[in-house]
Amino acid sequence: MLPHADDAITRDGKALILAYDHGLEHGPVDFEPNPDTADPEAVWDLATHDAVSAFAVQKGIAEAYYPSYSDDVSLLAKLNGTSNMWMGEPDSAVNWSAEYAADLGADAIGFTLYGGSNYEVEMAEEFREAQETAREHDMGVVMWSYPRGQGMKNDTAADTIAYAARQGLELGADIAKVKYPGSGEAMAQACEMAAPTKVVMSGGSKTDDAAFLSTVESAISNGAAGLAVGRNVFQRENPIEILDALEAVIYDGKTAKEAIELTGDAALADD
Ligand code: FBP
Repeated sequence: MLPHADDAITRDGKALILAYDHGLEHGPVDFEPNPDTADPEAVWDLATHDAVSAFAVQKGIAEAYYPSYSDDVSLLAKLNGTSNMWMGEPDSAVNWSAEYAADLGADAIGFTLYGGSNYEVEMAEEFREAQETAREHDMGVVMWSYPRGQGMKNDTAADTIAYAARQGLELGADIAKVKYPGSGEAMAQACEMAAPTKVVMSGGSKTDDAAFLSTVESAISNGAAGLAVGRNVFQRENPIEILDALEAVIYDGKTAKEAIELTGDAALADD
């Protein structure tokens, strides 16, 4: 990783990456809890929130909307991605090149690596090409480092997540996005293994405010630089309110409880 390569997608060294590639990865089912979010414009509007340091989307959503949002949103071009309509060993199609993303004005590229998959070698070679092109264009590099595949029994075990985070450093990512490994101690180990590559926690499926913010607080207080999140924001009835709370926890060092109080959710603050 290079110093300052991720400046355009971080704020004071911290990151809140809003991910919106779910229409491809999971399909329209992810929009059902909040049907307005099937309209990309609704989520581009969320990405203009001050808390959001980068917006991760696939090519079609970037081509159609980024020209209208380029003044207000940092674009993280998620280069690979695939639907879940097929079965098999984890793999992901490269849908646009880093060169094409640079031409569109992207600030950074994002790339999934399924460590442990039978396709890990091919995916790492595809990542190499994208990473080196990103460097030529001064774009940051974010790796979705997701161990997964036939031989992977527990993809959130502490050692597995530490290894995934380390792959980010070894292969030249500025930021490695990993799943929460279940404890603050395990997150600290992952961050230590990745440094100086930053680690962000993956949001995961939607949970309640208190549980979600407590996990984010644990990740941040154990060395994570932030969060890359989709469903836990856009599936909520009030996405702005959770973005306000995340801003308090990630950038201002507030606890989950303080953030909930600040954002006015008194009922949850009493939990
Ligand atoms: P979530 O916060 O909704 O989990 O989004 C983060 C993300 O990495 C997305 O970029 C991607 O679409 C999704 O998770 C993939 O999740 P999974 O591979 O676990 O189904």
